[in-house]
Amino acid sequence: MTQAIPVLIMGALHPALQNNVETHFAATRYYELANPAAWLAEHGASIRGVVTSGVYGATAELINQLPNLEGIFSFGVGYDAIDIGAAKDRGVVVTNTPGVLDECVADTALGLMLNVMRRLPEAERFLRAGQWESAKFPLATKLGGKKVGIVGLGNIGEQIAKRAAAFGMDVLYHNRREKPGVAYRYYADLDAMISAADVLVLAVPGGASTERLIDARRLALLGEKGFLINIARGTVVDEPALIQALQAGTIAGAGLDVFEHEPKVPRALIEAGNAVLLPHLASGTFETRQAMADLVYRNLSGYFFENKQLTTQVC
Ligand code: NAP
Ligand code: 8YV
Repeated sequence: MTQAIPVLIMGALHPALQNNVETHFAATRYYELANPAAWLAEHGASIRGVVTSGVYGATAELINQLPNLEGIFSFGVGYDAIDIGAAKDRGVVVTNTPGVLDECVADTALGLMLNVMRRLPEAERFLRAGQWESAKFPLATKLGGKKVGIVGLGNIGEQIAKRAAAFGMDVLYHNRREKPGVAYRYYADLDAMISAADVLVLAVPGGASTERLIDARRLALLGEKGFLINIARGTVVDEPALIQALQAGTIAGAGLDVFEHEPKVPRALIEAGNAVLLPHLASGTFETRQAMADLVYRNLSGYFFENKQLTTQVC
C-alpha cells in the first residue's frame, strides 16, 4: 500500500474540499496546531503540498520552512497573499481558481452599484424605522446613461462590463494594455478615465503593482457626483483617503466588498451613510464556492495523482 501524501491545510476550507483533502491525503490542520513553529521544525520536511486560500495565503517564511514542498493550491483567484517570488525561487507550483467565480463577483459589483447609487439599504432602514409614515425618502441616482470606468477588464471586469451595459451604462476601461477584440472604450491613462467616469469599479489584482492605486488625488478626479465600487482588494484604495472623501462629500458614495485590514473595518466607514459595505462575499454562492472547491481539488489531485497535471496554474 502506498503512503498518503502529507499536506498542510492553512485554514478551514469549503466543507467538500476539506473532506476530499482529508480523505485522500495525510492532512494536517495548520490552524489547529498548538505550537506551529515546533511542529514545522519537527515535521516541515515531510510536507509536499499546501492547501490554502486567498485569505490564508502562504508567506515566504512558511514556504522556506517546508524544504520538500512541491505545490501551493489556493481557493480563490487572487493570490496576493501568497509569496509568489518565494514559491518561484523554490520551484514550487502555485494554482488558483480563475474563471469559475466571474459571474457571481460581477453580480456583486452590480449589486453594490445599485445599492449605493439607488440608496436601497438606506431606504430599507428608513422604512423599517417607521419613517415612511411621516416623510418621503429622498431621490437617488440613475445607473442608465452613466459612464462606468472599469479598472481591470479581465475575467471579472468583462462580466461587470456586460452587466453594466445591460443596465444602459456606457463602459470605459483601463488595463496596462489594451485588450484585443473589446469594443469598450480603452483609456491608457487612468486619470483621464477617472475624470470621464461617473462610477469607478475596481477589478484589478491586489499586490505591490496596484497598492493604493486609488489615492486622494484620484478620488478627487472622480468628483462629488462620482461613486467608487471595490470588489478587488482593499489595498487598491487608500482607505483613510476614501474615508475622508466620503465624509467631506468629495465623492458621492462607495460600495465596498473588500477592505485594507479584513475583517477589521474602520468605524468611520461603518458610520458613513454614503457607503454600502459587504464582508468580502462576492464569490459567496453555493454554486460558485462548490466550483472553486472542485477546481482546487482538480489541481491538487491532478498534480499528485495524475502526473503533475495542473488546470489553472499561476506559476
Ligand atoms: P484577471 O482576469 O487576471 O484580470 C485582471 C485585470 O487587471 C487584467 O485585465 C489586467 O490587465 C488588469 N491589471 C492587472 N494589473 C493592473 C495594473 N497594475 N493596472 C491596471 N490594470 C491591471 O483577474 P480576475 O479573475 O478578473 O480577478 C481580478 C481580481 O479580483 C483578483 O485578482 C482578486 O484580487 C479580485 N477578486 C475579488 C473577489 C472578491 O470576493 N471580492 C473575488 C474574486 C476576485 P493588464 O495585465 O493588461 O493590465
Ligand atoms: C475568496 C476572492 O472569497 O477569489 C478571490 O480572489 O477574494 C474570493 O473569491 C477569497 O479568496 C477567500 O477564499
